[in-house]
Amino acid sequence: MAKTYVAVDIGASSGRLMLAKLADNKLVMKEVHRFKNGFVHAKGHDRWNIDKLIEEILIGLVKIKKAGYQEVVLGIDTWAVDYVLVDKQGNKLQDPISYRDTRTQGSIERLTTDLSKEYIYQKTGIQFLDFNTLYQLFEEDKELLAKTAKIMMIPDYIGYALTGKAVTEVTNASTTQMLSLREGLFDDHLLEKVNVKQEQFPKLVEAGTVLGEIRPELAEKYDLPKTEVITVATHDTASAVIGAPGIGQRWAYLSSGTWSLIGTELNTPENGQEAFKQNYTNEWGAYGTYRFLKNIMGLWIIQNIKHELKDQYSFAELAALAEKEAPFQQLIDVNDERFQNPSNMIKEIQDYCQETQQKVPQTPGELAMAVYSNLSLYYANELAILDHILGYRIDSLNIVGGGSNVGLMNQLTATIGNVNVYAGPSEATAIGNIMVQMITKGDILNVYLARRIIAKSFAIKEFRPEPNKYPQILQRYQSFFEKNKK
Ligand code: LRH
Repeated sequence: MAKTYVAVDIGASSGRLMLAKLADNKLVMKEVHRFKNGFVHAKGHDRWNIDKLIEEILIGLVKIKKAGYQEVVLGIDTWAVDYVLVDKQGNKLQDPISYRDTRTQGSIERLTTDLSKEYIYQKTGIQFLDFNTLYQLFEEDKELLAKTAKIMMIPDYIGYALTGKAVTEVTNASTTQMLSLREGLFDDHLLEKVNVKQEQFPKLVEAGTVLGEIRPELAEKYDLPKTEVITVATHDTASAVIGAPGIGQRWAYLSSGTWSLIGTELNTPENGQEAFKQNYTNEWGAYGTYRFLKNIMGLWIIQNIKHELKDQYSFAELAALAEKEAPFQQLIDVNDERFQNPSNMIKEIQDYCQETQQKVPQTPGELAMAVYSNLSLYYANELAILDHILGYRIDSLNIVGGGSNVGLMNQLTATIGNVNVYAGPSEATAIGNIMVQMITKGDILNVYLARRIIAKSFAIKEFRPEPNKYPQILQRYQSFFEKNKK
């Protein structure tokens, strides 16, 4: 009988449990449980409620058992860079602090006063984001660090809480900006810089490793199905890239969720001068690959606007309102730090337009169009940068994640970027999570075949460039960028 698989996929704004099976060589998925996530300000910092996330996973598993599934395989992926400090007894020392907390503002500069950025990039190949684990640990409470027996990345901690087994999975560990590309281990020099020792991290494992069964006490207390946990590509972006159908000869991906991650899959890291200058990252992927990509602020901006509009409009409604407006009424650097965690996103966007002497978007439709059209511009511009760094032309863009449902953005990106866009599946992260489980259990041979199955199993929409629709828009954007660069 075909095995039943469960993907636990938790992003910054929501989490879900998806059931999956192979039937006639197609992947069939069903959502069984969905819950909200978000950080709350407590004890001086923005923190995740990690116990609640674990509780939600157990609730989801109870639903699965009630639906008649006695035995499942399960994998967990979440957002990157954040961690839990665990003491000798195996208890967490505090609720984990969110990467959007302000404690790391200016940390890159502080840490690199006597250690150059070039040196760190050459060692790790990881982009400079002020919330990387390296800088978070640099700012960490020293007393707490001294009491810390193990530092566990969020999905590793959840796996530990469920099974009692602790590992550090590499796709996520690479986002710490502390893994040495050459050695394949945490770099001693960087660890020393943040007062951490190799032994404080559980042993490194590749994606696709069996972790173990759920702890018997938990299984009994909640009456759970028999559950075997697999350590998948635990970084959600790593799972999303596995879950991209890979259509096109030289294809790039855009994982479009709270963040937009745009890039391509490489077999060897690209950490030369140009990649450094453009702040591209080489996050480790499953099966020896690298995610050569850049972080773009993404739907976070829209999520905040929606929230500030008191959730009067759904995402689909906001996109429909945006379609009634003309694109590119204003040029916005959506990756400006000011949009990372402002107290009011609508005001921040409006202030930005005012300060740069541009039309100020007012209505929900104008605001949404301003964001969508500028995200598309940013994507198109990054594709040109990617071509430049790689020395070949990307011919297609596979857009996955929730943002792949926004047809307006898909079409604008195809046209301005002059690439064929393939949009979908929107649940690529959960799909990639499942695929690594299926490969580990021997149901699918490899990622190549997994992607063929994905392309067959889900409706993927194609968007072709419309020639000469927005003449010179990319050039205008590039010179605006030059002018407004800090
Ligand atoms: C997306 C993501 C991204 C990281 C950020 C912290 O959810 O994992 O890849 O850079 O969150």
